[in-house]
Amino acid sequence: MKLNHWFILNLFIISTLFSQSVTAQTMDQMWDSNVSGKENPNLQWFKDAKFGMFIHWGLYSKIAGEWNGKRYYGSGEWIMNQAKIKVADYNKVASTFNPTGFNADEWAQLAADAGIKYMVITAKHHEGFAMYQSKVSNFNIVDATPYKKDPMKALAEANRKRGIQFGFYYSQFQDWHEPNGGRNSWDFDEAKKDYQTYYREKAIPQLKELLTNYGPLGIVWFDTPGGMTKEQTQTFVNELRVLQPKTLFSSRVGQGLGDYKDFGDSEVPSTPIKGAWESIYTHNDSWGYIKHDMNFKSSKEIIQLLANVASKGGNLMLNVGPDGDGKIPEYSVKFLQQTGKWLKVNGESIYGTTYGLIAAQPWGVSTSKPGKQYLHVLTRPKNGKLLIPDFNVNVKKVYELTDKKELPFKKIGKEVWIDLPLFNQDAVNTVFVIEYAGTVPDYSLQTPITVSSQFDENNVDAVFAQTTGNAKIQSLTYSHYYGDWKHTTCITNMKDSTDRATFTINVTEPGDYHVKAEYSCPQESVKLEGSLSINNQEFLFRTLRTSEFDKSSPLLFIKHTVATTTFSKPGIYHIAIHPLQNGKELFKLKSVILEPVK
Ligand code: H79
Repeated sequence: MKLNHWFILNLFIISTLFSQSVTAQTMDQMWDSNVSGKENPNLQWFKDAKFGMFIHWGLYSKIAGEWNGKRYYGSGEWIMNQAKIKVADYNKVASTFNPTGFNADEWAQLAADAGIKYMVITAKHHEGFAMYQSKVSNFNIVDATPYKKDPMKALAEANRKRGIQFGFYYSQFQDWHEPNGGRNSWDFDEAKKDYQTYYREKAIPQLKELLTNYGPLGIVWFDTPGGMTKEQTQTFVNELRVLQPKTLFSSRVGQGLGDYKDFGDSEVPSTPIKGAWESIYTHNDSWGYIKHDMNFKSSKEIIQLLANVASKGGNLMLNVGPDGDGKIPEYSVKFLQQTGKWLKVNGESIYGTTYGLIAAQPWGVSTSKPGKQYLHVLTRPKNGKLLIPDFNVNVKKVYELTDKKELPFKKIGKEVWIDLPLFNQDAVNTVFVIEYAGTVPDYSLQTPITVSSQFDENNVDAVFAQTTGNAKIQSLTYSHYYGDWKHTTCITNMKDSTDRATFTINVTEPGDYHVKAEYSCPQESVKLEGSLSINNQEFLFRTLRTSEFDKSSPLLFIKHTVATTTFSKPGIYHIAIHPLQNGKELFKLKSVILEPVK
């Protein structure tokens, strides 16, 4: 695929398909993830589960990111498409697929050890290969490979034995193996395709097999809908639902007919979302196994991601990509087991929670249960004084989750200040609990962002800006490798001197700070002048280039120090940014960072 093509897809088509533009919203305007209007009564287990395991496993796992001596990067399960492999050649991969290293109990036990509550595995991805015994098409693991067994039978059973909900991913529209399936234009003529025939002859009967032969399923995870009207999708859903009325369908069944909302691949919304929803991430860069993809998230990154997603009210379903032998990569095993150790003692702050009522703070995030706020302290304030702004209720007690030891706290006006004990600076997430009576005001984007010299960095994110003129707050989607999507909320479209973004901060101690603008700036915006003011003091700067000359390059961000300033007393300040000239976007602003000068 040419680079130009990439850009158009990355920034435009995909951003409308897989993400939404955001504007500064208040809580009652926040998007409710309940996509189908009435909530499925079987959602409770899903809402409580918080942590799922996604597994991408298919013939692409055997191909492992290399075809005819050429290595591919990004989404390994897309290699048939990326390398435009003919169906006839792809069939030959099946004849060598023999994952004798597969052990269902090992996988399910890993999930259990990791603290995972549901597992969704690819029964059939876009390549069209059924990883289970299918009578509908012999392009399946029992009939087309030397392995000759159905791994899904054992896996369903191994999960059920451990109380883990089990479900299947099924690519309902894209099927690159079938003449009438979606999106293979290198073997088949798009104009001659009859999607309804494909649905009738393959997708629907295979889904019926899955919903009939593997016991109760927690989820059927659909992906990339296409080729059906709303009415056709409704008929499709009804026809499948009767087989297992309790099974949840992911929102990617299409046409707003799912039971819960999935965000884009690797996307966490920037504010809390009500209702049932899920963020999906993969452990490294690819979903399907690629032997040269070694960018595995550490357990610290997984735990912090899980806390962040839970603080917005959602589930994290984290993907692993077993190889062609049936083994889960060793770093996935190791880092998931470490994650499980943390969850074993801190699980109460994740499972069964809803989004945190305390806006994100420089120390971390929060999650809620009735009468309780769990404070996920990812960064300890150096002096141990933890601020909870806007918490004007009767605080009964504060304690550390693991040892339940009560901590001293003070209520000053609407603020609560907690004296934290000394704890290991390397701790990835230390959880404290506030028990209270009364009603905490709901999460609000209007709460001033805390800025404190007790932290090396204070991030003030784009989503908290007030904008005027053309300036907009938008979620941008892009990828570095093929299909490894990234999502960042930025202030865009600040192109005239009257276009402004303003942030309100609450500085807790006097002191000197560096002020950094974190932004992405393509060639066309290089060397524009901007103004950043803090109350009445103005600082001027000129933009630095972050992107390649070619417009097609994905977004890269720089942290550009644009000012040094002194806050002589604590209190509320306003930071405003605008271009000095008219006509061109100044940059895409991701955040303003205040860094205490040491
Ligand atoms: O299974 C994983 C992906 O393979 C699947 N969803 C996750 C869970 C997925 N299928 N399609 N997409 C995600 C979005 C597809 C985006 C596309 Fe492209 C843009 C297809 C063609 C252009 C990305 C870039 C993939 C190929 C080029």
